[in-house]
Amino acid sequence: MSDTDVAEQPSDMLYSSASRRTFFKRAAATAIAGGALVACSDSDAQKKLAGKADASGGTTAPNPAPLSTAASAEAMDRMHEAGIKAFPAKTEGKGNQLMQPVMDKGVKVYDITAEAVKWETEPGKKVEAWAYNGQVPGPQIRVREGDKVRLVLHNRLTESTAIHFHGLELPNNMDGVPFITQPPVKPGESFTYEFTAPIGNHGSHMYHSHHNAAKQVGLGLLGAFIVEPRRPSASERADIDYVMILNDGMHGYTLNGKGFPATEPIVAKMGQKVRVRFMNEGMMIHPMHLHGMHMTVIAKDGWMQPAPWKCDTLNVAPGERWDVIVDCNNPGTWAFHCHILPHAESDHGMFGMVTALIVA
Ligand SMILES: [Cu+2]
Repeated sequence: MSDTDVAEQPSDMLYSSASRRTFFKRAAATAIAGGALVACSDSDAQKKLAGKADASGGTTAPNPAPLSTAASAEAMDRMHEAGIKAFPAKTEGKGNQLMQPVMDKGVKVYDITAEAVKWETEPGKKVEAWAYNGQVPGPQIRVREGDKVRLVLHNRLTESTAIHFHGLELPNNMDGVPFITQPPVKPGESFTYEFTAPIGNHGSHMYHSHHNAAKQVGLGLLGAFIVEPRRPSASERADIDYVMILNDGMHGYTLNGKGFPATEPIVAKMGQKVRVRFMNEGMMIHPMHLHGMHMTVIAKDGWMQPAPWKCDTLNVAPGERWDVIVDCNNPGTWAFHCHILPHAESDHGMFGMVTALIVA
């Protein structure tokens, strides 16, 4: 994605052309009410502009007509306020839902179907997604180290695919990379992955397509694969365990498959500990910044850190997973967002990789 694409994206993502027209209309109306520069109706303005038409058929008049500073600031602030008031906005579909396995003689069995669906990333914005079991991100899989796991992938897509278990140290033939470790799973076919969750390899991992992946993962073929330790260490004990998957593919900048204001707030009580598992399934870095409280980093890519360390902004690069603990000791609603600002805010307001930690 080029810089230009990034700069264009906010308005394209958040507002239709109809709402942009509403924005300019409202701005003009505000200017009139304030006795500001724009003091003519639409048709008057059009006549004036027509009078200044040049020989090329264009016009030398400013376009759109300039607003007073107060009027344009007011118009912008209203859009920002509307976005915040809409949060958390309802949308159809919820990704990253915990999946219960079917037990088969001591094996945890997960049936995963890859197929195209319509996915609502923000209110009214429906996009094509390639999803596991109809969710973006796909269902959250949680096993314990040493568990026997069978994952059956059914391909209902128009392309071949395969699943790679990102972060898991598995036998080579279970690594899910077409032509390196297995044949591609063709449309209409199924493939069975079977392995034991490796002892000592617990933590925050992922599963995703490893075939035409820029497109397939960008469209939603991804999910969390968490391996719980048999004996959790004291530093990882938490009251709330929250998975936050970042993506920046065809659906724009998303947290768990949704863009602000349709992202999900994390809600905690005073004194609770929240564990956030950041996972980056995108193609860009995303420095995640929490207001009001620091984060204590306990694990990188599932591996416990030699000693926990503190920060308020944590860069999460593509493929990385970082686990942090937040000690919720400061009440309020705290912004929690990517600090590459064009991933989070535009002149139309906040969008994309923004959510909140609410300490009640
Ligand atoms: Cu970002």
